[in-house]
Amino acid sequence: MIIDKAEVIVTSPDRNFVTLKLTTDDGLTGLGDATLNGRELSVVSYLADHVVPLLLGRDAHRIEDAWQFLYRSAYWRRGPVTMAAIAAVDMALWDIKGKAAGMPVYQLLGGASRSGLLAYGHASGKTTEELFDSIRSHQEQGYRAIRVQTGVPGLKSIYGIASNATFEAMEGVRYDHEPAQRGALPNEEDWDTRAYLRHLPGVFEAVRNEFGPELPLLHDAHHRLTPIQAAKLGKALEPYDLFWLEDVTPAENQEALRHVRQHTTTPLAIGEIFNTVWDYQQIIREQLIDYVRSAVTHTGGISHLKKVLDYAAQYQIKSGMHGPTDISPVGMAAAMHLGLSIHNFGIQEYMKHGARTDQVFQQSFTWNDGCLHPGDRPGLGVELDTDEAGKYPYVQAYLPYNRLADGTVHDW
Ligand code: GCO
Ligand code: MG
Repeated sequence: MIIDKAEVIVTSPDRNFVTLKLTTDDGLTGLGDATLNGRELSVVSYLADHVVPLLLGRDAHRIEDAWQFLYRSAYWRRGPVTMAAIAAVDMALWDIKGKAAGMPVYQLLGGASRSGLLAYGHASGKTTEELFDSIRSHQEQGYRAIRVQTGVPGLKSIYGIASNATFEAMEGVRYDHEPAQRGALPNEEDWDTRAYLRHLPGVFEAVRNEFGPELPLLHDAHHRLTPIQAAKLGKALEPYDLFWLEDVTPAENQEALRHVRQHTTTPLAIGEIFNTVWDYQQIIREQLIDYVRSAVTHTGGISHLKKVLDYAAQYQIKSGMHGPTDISPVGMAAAMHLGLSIHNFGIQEYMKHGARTDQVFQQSFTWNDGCLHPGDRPGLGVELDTDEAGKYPYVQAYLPYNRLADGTVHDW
């Protein structure tokens, strides 16, 4: 079980993915997801230039030791690039350990705590009619929980909303499905918080009237509000009983959530851009959130996110792992194994990958009655077809950014 090969594979079937593949001297392989949307090649360099040389010759069984060694020996800690690289190593080692044991990873994490993982999908529309169609189409695909994003009158292009113009410009890749747009420079979008705050409660009222009280509904404010604006929104949405309101404020100011909490009982989810337990220290201890949004891929892997979630469990805070299309099938599988095993699972985000991606990554997970299950193949249950991967070289793509009407750059 000595690591004697470590390859960093970049492929862009429907979007860019970075995968670490480890091979042991006895021929076992493990995969780890290191995809950081819009900044992919920085993690490729971190892995290939600095981590791969440290892995060769190590005992693949020693997962915790590898984690601590990579985290502490670099001296420079945390950050999305470092933590995605460590996450990839951690995932690949769990994959190998599962294969060595002949068991799916969730069994090694304590076994299943439930039969499947309730997952939510992304519905969106520029108008209320388009939004209703999108919700219906998600229900037809089996979703039993739905995130609702809507256009705002007066704003041309905002986070999470598909429009025909962007659909055509992106050669058939839906923008609501994949915000990173291929090209040499990032796209500019526009934003107006007052217009958004005026519009959104009416949309949720219409959705509740149309789809009834049962359907779990979620919404992502995507870091664009100040604490007092966020408090106002949470309060205004209370009658519509959201499952959660996500990323109401820029997440790096943990104290901001205190203001929001003082004013609203709408459940809060945060953390998709967090990397370590330290980013959550205050908001978990002070019970300022209800759901942890971290992805396994961006939070140091299965080993570290499990520690974050075990800490959260002491405060009845649950998981809501990030699962947009920029989490690769390997990262999604890791999330499913972790989610199946922990006690404090809340919900899993699940946007389906495109057909080309599913050909590059052969996967064992199942999707039944609105629930995911990682399957029972030993390890994570994902294999990478390197010939297929080789057909799709890296393509430059950036996430968009926002400007206000007066030209000021704003959180996207
Ligand atoms: C979500 C996220 C994503 C991110 C994307 C950035 O809740 O799924 O906010 O849509 O914007 O992952 O790469
Ligand atoms: Mg989000």
